[in-house]
Amino acid sequence: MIDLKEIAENLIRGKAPKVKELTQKAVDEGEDIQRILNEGLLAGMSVVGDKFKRNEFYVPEVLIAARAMKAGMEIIRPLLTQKGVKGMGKVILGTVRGDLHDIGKNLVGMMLEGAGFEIIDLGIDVSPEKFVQTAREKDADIIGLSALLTTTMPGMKDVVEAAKASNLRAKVMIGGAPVTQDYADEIGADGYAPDAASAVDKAKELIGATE
Ligand code: B1M
Repeated sequence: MIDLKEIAENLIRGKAPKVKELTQKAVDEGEDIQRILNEGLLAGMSVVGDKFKRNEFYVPEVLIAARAMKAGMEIIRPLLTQKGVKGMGKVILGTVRGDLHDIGKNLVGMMLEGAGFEIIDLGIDVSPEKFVQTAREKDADIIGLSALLTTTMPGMKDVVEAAKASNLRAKVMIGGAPVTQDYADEIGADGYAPDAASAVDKAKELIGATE
């Protein structure tokens, strides 16, 4: 069995092909997907975040680490998404205006897809108008918003207000490292989830599909 720390270490060093190879190897060896994600890929990204905070890493290093993370996620994506039962509901997902972070959002999207939700991913730097327009066109059940910067969090409030003003039936769920339940309450969002696994539970709760 490969040591999952090796995946984390290569991710920190930004070695995308190696991360891809090791992730594939772990999958082939029958390692638990959740452990590969948590102890390999996310563990590595968390070290990158700490180094960034301490100014030991700068944006270029973080970007190449993010690319390595994506290479690993490509391998586990089909495995995370295949176990789902289809037909849970439709989610419009995106990172709010001014914010370019998408790793967490993509993970949330994969987990929701795996739980049977249909995901319409609008990507990064998405305006409130785009969220609302797409939710109306697609008759979405949920609008899922991600923000990683304290400066872009107010964009979530703009979406909540735009959705309310348009009388959309979609519920708004929010998340991202600086986001909290208190903030969700403050801006009138319908739900908050601290991580991708809880996002699945919260989405089910919002559409009334909890067992
Ligand atoms: Co950025 N960055 N970054 N960055 N970056 C942070 C967020 C930061 C905390 C780093 C730090 O200082 N320690 C800091 C924000 C400080 C703040 O506002 N409080 C920061 C900064 C300052 C910046 C720039 C301003 C840096 C600069 O240019 N000087 C700049 C801003 C660019 C912009 O967006 N306009 C910037 C740029 C970048 C990169 C482009 C280099 C890169 C992003 C690459 C990419 O995403 N494609 C990047 C990265 C990678 C990070 C860190 C290191 C890692 C983020 C990440 O991917 N985490 C980050 C430090 C950190 O968070 N430790 C940092 C892994 C991911 C799986 O977790 O996204 O939290 P996360 O998602 C989780 C949960 O939050 C939750 O579930 C996910 C899975 O469990 N979740 C949801 C997320 N969305 C959800 C939605 C939901 C529910 C749950 O419902 C819909």
